[in-house]
Amino acid sequence: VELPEGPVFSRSSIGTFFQDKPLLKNPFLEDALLRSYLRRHLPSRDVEEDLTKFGERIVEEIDALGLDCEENPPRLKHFDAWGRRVDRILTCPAWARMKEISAEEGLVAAGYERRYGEWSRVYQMSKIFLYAPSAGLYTCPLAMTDGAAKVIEPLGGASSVEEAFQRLTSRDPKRFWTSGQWMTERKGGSDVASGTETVAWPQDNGTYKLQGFKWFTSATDADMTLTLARIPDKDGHTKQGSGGLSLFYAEVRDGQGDLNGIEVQRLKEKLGTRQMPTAELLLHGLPAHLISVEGRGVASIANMLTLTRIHNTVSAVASMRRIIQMSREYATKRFVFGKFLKNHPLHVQTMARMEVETRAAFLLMMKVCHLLGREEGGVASGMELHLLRLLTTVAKLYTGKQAVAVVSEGLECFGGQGYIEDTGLPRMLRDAQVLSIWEGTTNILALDVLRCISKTSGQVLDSFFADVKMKTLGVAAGHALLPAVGAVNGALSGLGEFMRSAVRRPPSVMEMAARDLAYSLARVYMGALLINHACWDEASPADVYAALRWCEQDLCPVVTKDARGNYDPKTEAMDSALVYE
Ligand code: UCC
Ligand code: FAD
Repeated sequence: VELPEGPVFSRSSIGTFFQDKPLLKNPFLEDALLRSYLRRHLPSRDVEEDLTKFGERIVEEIDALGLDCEENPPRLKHFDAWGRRVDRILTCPAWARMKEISAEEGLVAAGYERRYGEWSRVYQMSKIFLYAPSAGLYTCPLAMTDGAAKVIEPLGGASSVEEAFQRLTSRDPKRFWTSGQWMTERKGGSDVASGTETVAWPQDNGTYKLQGFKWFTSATDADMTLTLARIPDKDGHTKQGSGGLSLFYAEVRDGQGDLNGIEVQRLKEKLGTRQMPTAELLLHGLPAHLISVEGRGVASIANMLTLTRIHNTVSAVASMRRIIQMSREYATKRFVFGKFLKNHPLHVQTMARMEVETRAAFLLMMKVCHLLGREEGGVASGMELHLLRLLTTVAKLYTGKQAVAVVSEGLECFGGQGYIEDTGLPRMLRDAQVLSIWEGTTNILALDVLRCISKTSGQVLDSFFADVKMKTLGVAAGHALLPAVGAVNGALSGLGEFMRSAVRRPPSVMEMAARDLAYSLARVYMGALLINHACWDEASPADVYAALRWCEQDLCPVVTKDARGNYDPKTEAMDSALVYE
């Protein structure tokens, strides 16, 4: 048989069809919920203009820089050409540019200038939310920088770290500093109390020198860091456990730019977050200032954890929002089985389910940011302070898991192309995977939920119940939202009963229930927030629909699982037998 004539599949011709790629459009203008949320709570022309402009900058400039950071990951140069140990972490110009942009845009500063009063954090985090999916992970150093500023701010102008506070919150790219957060050592990143071996040796001038080994230090090109260490007594003995840990401030480099008593052992080879250096550091005399009461290191770094966990939530929700924006754009361009993907009901249902998850997560994220803003503005009630403590943890643990699921589903929306590296899409899944690991794993945070409930003798829970009830009150008889309200109220009373029974149960049983409890708190609260947003005068039918869809699921898995015997005392042995059979 003769080959047909013509250029279509011969030699250099590889066919005539090429799929149009999905385009990134202004992520602010494309985000109906962010815009309606701001219209409702922070209706400022300045904010709208700034976010529109920033959205444009993300499309025009920042997104390409983010890809550059992925393609040019950091390297470690141990020695100079003459054999001297230098330990230089070499990052690409795009990474350096991200630092300048972060200062120019006030991505940390906006949280401390407090231009919008109690809504300042909402404004700041809206910017981070738009920035994160394009930032080449620069949001990681920004999170730690924000956390360090939060810890340092109350120390005041006379402290040895005032200059650092000014730099961390500066809008001047030449002055702007970033911070690290070195908590994890080889023995333990969750169990910091037993894992920390670093010793802080007192010096005659009142400062300290640190000796130890930090096992995970991200964005290690930072200018300063906060870290934990034990101060020895006069015999050189250190106190073990949490009560032996103190918090230190240290500058990473000296005036010449050389590392200050630090050796970089190696850079980690990571599944994701490859844009950013994560190093193992040997500290052999790092000069440091004590910035907490001795033995109060963990409690003092808790403020940093609050901020970094909120940033983690923002990045998680941002990754979900971005993958949906890209998926729905692609669905207008990909033509299969005789129509565009956007006209295939099953495909649209898949995206709608992702959208419901993202809306719920978004409202929880914003709630926590607003609570933080109220706390910092000095206007938060006792109930709101309880909610901030509880929901920071709940939001981080729940959205970290949601992000992996939604981004994974999102990649599938592109078919095979979702798996292809140079589309820029697989990176999103790799980077999402870390969100449930660092800053406290899911289980550790679930145990933190138990901790903060028991520390406040249940007051945190009382605040939670009261707030959920308040949020669902405004739904009038006959309203389309009533099934959702019924589901939330039903879940809430089940949760109440479960918690009342908790006092009769051994602590190990409550530990087994911790993750389901945290998930229940998340789902119930997200339901209440969706209902509340859908009750707003200017809410859209989609807002009502999202609330109804969310509340169709099991809002209170802790009750369902309890009824199925998941936390019976004998279950622990059965689980163990199952896993190790
Ligand atoms: O992973 C890291 C950086 C990654 C890069 C940054 C990414 C940022 C997001 C970017 C997005 C792109 S840094 C490492 C993070 N490490 C952790 O998160 C540690 C996880 N482990 C825990 O959270 C544990 O629960 C510990 C370490 C807090 C447990 O410590 P202890 O010492 O065993 O716990 P205690 O004794 O219960 O707590 C000591 C004190 C208590 O206060 P007092 O003594 O006044 O009763 C606790 O109430 O600390 C208080 N505390 C807290 N306070 C503990 N946790 C908290 C909290 N979350 N909030 C307030
Ligand atoms: P482990 O504590 O050993 O946990 C292992 C597993 O056991 C987890 O699933 C955990 O949930 C579970 N587990 C542990 N205890 C319990 C319990 N009591 N009950 C039930 N389950 C439990 N750290 C820093 O300090 N600074 C950084 O800059 C930093 N950057 C990082 C960057 C990356 C990319 C990664 C991956 C990690 C980074 N970390 C950093 C470390 C991170 O914070 C820790 O890895 C994390 O907190 C978990 O600690 P671990 O690795 O010791 O895990």
